[in-house]
Amino acid sequence: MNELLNKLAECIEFGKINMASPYPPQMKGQEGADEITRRALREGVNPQDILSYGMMPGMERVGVKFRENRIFVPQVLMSAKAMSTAMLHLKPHFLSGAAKQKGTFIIGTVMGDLHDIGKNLVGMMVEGNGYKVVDLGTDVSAAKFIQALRENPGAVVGLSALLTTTMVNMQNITREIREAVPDTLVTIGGAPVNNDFCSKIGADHYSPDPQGVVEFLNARFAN
Ligand code: B12
Repeated sequence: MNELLNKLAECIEFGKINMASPYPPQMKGQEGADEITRRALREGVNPQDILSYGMMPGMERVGVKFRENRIFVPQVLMSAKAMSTAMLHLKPHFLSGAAKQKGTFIIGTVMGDLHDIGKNLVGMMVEGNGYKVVDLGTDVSAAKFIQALRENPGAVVGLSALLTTTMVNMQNITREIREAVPDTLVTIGGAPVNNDFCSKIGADHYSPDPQGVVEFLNARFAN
């Protein structure tokens, strides 16, 4: 089993989606995340173990390498694609309760802002690390975040903004969320945002990258 899960972690780390995929060149002709996840399930490996000991270690390595500028957006997108391909096989098991998710993360790009590449990366990384992710998309209003929070009590909210002009919306959305659903944890990110801005608007956490938000969630949902 270990060998299979190590191989899966490698597929996620290097973005090997399936056997037909020519990427990465050094893994050409080999099984990818698709085949290995299916095989693991067929061989009776617990879906939770596939996630915890196969996919998550792979994604953690991706997050660390991305943070250290050892890999870049295209590689991360390939890893994210490999991960979401494997995820498709696990999803029915999560829904049936055979695998336990650690908590819920609601993410969206704030109103007025259509940039979603970074948000999608964060969502995929968080999902790959064992959380249910509710992705509200781009141009999201406070009302939509609040509705999602009511449908997912106890969820942590992630706000993304890429424009200096939409940072103010982040501030308003954080305030409205707090007024409607007090005690909600809000994490923020996006190129123009930083720790000072986070403190200024009273959000709980800022991270420049997906790995930071995964660590924040892991601390929050530790038990
Ligand atoms: C791609 C892009 C676009 C694409 C977006 C496509 C898409 N589907 O997202 C398109 C072409 C549509 C676009 C449009 C515009 N863009 Co644009 N765009 C960019 C560009 C080149 C890259 C952004 C990107 O995807 N980066 C890669 C991702 C991976 O990085 P990221 O988003 O920062 O995310 C990382 C972190 O910030 C963090 N993160 C992100 N979200 C979150 C959330 C949480 C909770 C956490 C913890 C972390 C986190 O994790 C991510 C991974 O590390 C940037 C320039 C740049 N280098 O940033 C300009 C840029 C953001 N755009 C800019 C502008 C001006 C615009 C337009 C206004 C242009 C125009 N005149 O129409 C429009 C605005 C449209 C709108 N209303 O949103 C400016 C913003 C300037 C400013 N100071 O406000 C930039 C900086 C370019 C520039 N130098 O002028 N854009």
